Amino acid sequence: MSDPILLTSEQGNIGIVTLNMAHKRNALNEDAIAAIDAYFSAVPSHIRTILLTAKGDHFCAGLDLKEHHDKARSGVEFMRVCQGWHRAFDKIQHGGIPVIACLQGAVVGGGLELASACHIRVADASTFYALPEGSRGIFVGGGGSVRIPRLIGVARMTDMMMTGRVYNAEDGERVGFAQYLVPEGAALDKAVELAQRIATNAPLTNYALMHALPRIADQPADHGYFTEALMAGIAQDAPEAKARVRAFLEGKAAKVAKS
Ligand code: 1HE
Repeated sequence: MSDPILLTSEQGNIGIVTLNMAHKRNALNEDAIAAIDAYFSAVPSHIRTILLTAKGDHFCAGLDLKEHHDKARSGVEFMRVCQGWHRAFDKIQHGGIPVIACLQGAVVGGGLELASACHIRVADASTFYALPEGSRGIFVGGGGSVRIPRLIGVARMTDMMMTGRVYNAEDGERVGFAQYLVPEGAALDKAVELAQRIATNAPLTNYALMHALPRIADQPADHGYFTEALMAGIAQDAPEAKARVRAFLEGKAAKVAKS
């Protein structure tokens, strides 16, 4: 029997999903996309955050170029493949559960598109980012043209694809690929710490961060202000939100502390 494409496990209310194809640098074929889609379509209800990790030295080498070559897809066939990636990655971004990607080594092509669909990226010092599609005669197809410019801007993405520029871990954090940079091998521990913190938020606040914030970013300012006010009104109205404010006023909730 062949190894599973994805390994899944749980640590309390944290779900851990691991790409398990280190022999081919976790390159994603159609079955891998289907497995990602299936997991994120039916996340157990007690899971409050998900960590997306990968076996081996590299997070993900993007599209499985061997399958792509062997299948000799027509334009329409590859368009459907891309739409399958869009559906799967959309379930990561809009599934309602915060997803933290733990990055190491190559985060390239479709691997960067996958990481970009997650809400938080923790990179270790071995991480590097590239979009080699240009040199393979392909265009991004996993939602990268929509998500990556929102992280680093259109100009940087254009440069990466035109010139083959590779960002190392430090520069990647500086330009906005990852929100956290940790020593080699430490990404999972950091992600667990963040997941535990995120799980203490009011669920409605996390929901707003995943669903309202990215939509507001796409709206004209006056629509954005309206959506923001609407979301703020609904969030603060929850009994849990009232209780949290009361707890602070009674000196029972943590103050904001300098880091
Ligand atoms: C692969 C793939 C792959 C490795 N598809 N098999 N992505 C790319 O253009 C990236 C291509 N990969 C690389 O540049 C390098 O493999 C890495 C920098 C990621 C890793 O280097 P290294 O030296 O650790 O590994 P390797 O020796 O290059 O590869 C080990 C094996 O993995 C080897 O197979 P083997 O049978 O010779 O052992 C490689 O062929 C295999 N492998 N990457 C298939 N990508 C929805 S559109 C998305 C568009 C894209 O993502 S295009 C960008 C594709």
